[in-house]
Amino acid sequence: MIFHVMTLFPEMILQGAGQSILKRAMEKGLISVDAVNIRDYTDNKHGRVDDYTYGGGAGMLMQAQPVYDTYRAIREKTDKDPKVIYLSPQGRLFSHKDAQKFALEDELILLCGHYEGIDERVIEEIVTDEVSIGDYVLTGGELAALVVIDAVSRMIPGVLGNDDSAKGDSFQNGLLEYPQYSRPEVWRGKRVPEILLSGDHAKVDEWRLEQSRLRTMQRRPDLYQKYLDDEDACNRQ
Ligand code: 4H4
Repeated sequence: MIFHVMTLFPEMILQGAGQSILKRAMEKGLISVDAVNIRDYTDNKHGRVDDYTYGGGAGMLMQAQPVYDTYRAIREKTDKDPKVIYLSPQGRLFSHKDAQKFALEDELILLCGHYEGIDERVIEEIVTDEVSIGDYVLTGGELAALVVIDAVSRMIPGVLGNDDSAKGDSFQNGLLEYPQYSRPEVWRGKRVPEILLSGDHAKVDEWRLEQSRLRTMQRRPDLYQKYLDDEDACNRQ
């Protein structure tokens, strides 16, 4: 997977993606991150990439030309036609399923907005997926891009070693993950649930599924209802 990131702050992307598991994945050649500075492509002699908005209003907008020319420069580096994911509060909420879907691509282009966002005309021209990481407004799309890079990378075979497998993750089966425990067996008077010490893997699996169901029901009733609906749909097939 090649992540091409269109950004005003390449270092933020490279430093954020250059740690821990993602750094190892890059060293193994499983992913690479190509951070491209939009400011390098402005035809404005002062290096400006933003301007006031037509119709007035507070805040500045990223102009179309630098964004479009950055996109063209990326396209000249690849023979693919990658999806262009614009990180914006107006996008659809990024989900585990999106991470799984995007992980099937060879390359992705991530567009990071700033200020009040980006001129609508270049969004119409190049963006294939507008995605939000949550209902709040960030100062820049770079943190959102790093969230997408991280969640997508975890879905790429080999990125997580067996010890960190994504198989038991929350959302993997439509439910939140069950509570987990490690040594010692007793910590500040709190014991690990006995079933987890039993060695009976079938019972452990049963307990874990029940805990996932309970936790999802209590914390995310919306997710739990979808889980029930999906189960009904499977049973009807
Ligand atoms: C983009 C701000 C678009 C406002 C931005 C708009 C998020 C988010 C984000 C910097 C940029 C902000 N990106 N999920 N939440 N005019 N990006 O806040 O569309 O409201 O992904 S606008």
